[in-house]
Amino acid sequence: MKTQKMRILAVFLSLFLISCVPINQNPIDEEVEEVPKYPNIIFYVPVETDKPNTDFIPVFTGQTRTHGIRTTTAYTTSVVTNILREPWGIDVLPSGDLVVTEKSGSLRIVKADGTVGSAIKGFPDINANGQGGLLDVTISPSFEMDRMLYFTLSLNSSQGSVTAVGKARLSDDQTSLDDFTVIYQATPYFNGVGHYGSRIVFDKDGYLFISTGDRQSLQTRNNAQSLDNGHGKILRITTDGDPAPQNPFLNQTDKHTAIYATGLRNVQGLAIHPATGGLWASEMGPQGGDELNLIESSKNYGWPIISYGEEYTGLPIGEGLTQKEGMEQPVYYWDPSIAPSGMAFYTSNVIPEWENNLFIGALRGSHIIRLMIRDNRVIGEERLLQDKGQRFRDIAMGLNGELYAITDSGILYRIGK
Ligand SMILES: [Ca+2]
Repeated sequence: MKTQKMRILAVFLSLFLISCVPINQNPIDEEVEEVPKYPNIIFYVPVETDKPNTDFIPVFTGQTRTHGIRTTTAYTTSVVTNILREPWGIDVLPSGDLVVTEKSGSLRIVKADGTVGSAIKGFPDINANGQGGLLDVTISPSFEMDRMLYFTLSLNSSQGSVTAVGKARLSDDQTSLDDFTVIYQATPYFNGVGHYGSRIVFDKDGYLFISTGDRQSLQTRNNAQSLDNGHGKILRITTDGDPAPQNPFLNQTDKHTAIYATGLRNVQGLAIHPATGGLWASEMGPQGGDELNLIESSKNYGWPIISYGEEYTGLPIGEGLTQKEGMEQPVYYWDPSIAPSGMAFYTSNVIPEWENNLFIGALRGSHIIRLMIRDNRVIGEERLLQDKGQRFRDIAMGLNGELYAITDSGILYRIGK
């Protein structure tokens, strides 16, 4: 009797032990995805695993939830400073010092050792409510000669606010701005404080690309599809604020002649690909449907006619279309939303596998997105600094192969070797 009990116990024990043995001895291998076209790159399952908001079908494979990638080079992440206040834009001076805008209306010079300069003022009447404020900054391509900085800001007026572009000279001792001048306003004014867009980058010819938003109102949303205004656009201007030569609607007096491309909701990231020269834009979508677009002259990017997202109520955007003749498809989209913000291409080979990759700050996603791009398609996505729990607002490339990233809580990170 006792022996039989022991036998039964032994059977149960062995069954229990068998159930404890992992079915897959190497779970990492299970996540590897074979991509015959790129035999030298190790791909993994997509980084996004949450349920999408919509059940739209992408137009091409890899337009969303592409393969995961993982950085293998060892790199470090350090806090340069954590005393910034709502920083919004960052760029790097030829000296290696960083210029950082603070939304409330200050410019700060931050040294690589973490020294933060005093608040530089001298900006005009900024509406810093809601999403507004002193927003992006970029340095003149000939800064060593002219010391000029270019800014975007939400300018106040009696008729409402507007995304505006200004310029000023940084004093030799880096403590003040001289002769701040507003050079361009993306009219019309609107009595609201949302969707200013507001990234600013120089192109190779010395003209400025500016992104604007649809001003976050049903009243202004359709302005993104109309050519007579500056809302919901990519604009291209000279450093004096005039429409740039070769702009697509330059000689049409009924058009807003600064327009370069149309149909955008709220572009908060702009960067030029170091190898192709292409202008890339990250765009905050509605619920679901954040986009990455390759911007070309005169093209229409579809908002609010086509979208991979939905209204925050769950209702469709317009007729609920994702594609339409004459409207461009996003190169990539995210659903659910990660709220992509400022971005930069990695232009160095200090971390060789990052060369020409695109790094995008995610606000809602609270991580930095790394995208591998080949032939103008996204073939790999990684999430960096996910453990920090920060809303990443903007990213800039340093002079020695490092990246700098600012967060809404005031931290400036250095990421590199
Ligand atoms: Ca679009």
